[in-house]
Amino acid sequence: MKKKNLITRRTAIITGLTSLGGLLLPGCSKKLPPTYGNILRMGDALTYMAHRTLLPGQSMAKEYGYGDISSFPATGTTNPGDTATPFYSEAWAQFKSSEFTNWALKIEGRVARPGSYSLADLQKFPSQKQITRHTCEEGWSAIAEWTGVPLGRVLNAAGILPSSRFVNCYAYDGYMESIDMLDAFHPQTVLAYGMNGRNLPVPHGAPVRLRVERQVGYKSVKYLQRIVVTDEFVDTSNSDGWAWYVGM
Ligand SMILES: Nc1nc2c(c(=O)[nH]1)N[C@H]1C(S)=C(S)[C@@H](COP(=O)(O)O)O[C@H]1N2
Ligand SMILES: [Mo]
Repeated sequence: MKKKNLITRRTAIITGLTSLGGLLLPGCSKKLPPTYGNILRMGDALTYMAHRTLLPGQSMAKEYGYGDISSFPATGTTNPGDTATPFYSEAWAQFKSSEFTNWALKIEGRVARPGSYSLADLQKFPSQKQITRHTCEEGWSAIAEWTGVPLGRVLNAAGILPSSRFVNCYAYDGYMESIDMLDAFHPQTVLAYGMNGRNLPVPHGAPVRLRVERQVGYKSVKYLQRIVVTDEFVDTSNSDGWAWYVGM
């Protein structure tokens, strides 16, 4: 009896969500919304979209205390300015030599206001700190404090269009990963420019890396160059058959 009530309630919720989706989807799939091109009205679609992604299932990754901060290995690319590696980036090396003052993160694709965000621009957003555990697919984990701006805030500033489904993140070392809107707008998904109270060190992705706390380590792209919002899935499993979705 209880169980049946539960199922009925859940079915009702699902039906409700489905019909809400039915209202929204015709405007979201192929067609652009009627407000397309009117920048002042992009907020409408955006709010719908943000709410749809924020409401279901946004559970938080565990946060730790200062005493839990551990040593933290650097893996994968650890210096895109090293000419001896296949991942050398002259552009990144130049930004590094000016202490990243002329570095800027491009945000483009399905956004109303494509643009570039310098480190100073990103630091103007209200900042957020979180002490979390990084888990690498190779079997180690480590805890650090990250400082940054929630990716969702920056995407809101750029005005994502309602047909957006994925956020593709490209790095200076040629690395690329994509996440869906649920992870992009997760409150702990941040563009991190600080680690353990200092500027993000080079081995850990300077000047700005992604932190996707609900996914395994390789989703947290270092050395960010460009973010492209898309409505098409590009399979970005970084190498060797690792899964695209690795929620934890
Ligand atoms: N650009 C870039 N991002 C990357 C990688 C990389 O090689 N290049 N490696 C990934 C992997 S597998 C892990 S475990 C973490 C490592 O981050 P860390 O070096 O700060 O420990 O970064 C991820 N992001
Ligand atoms: Mo990793």
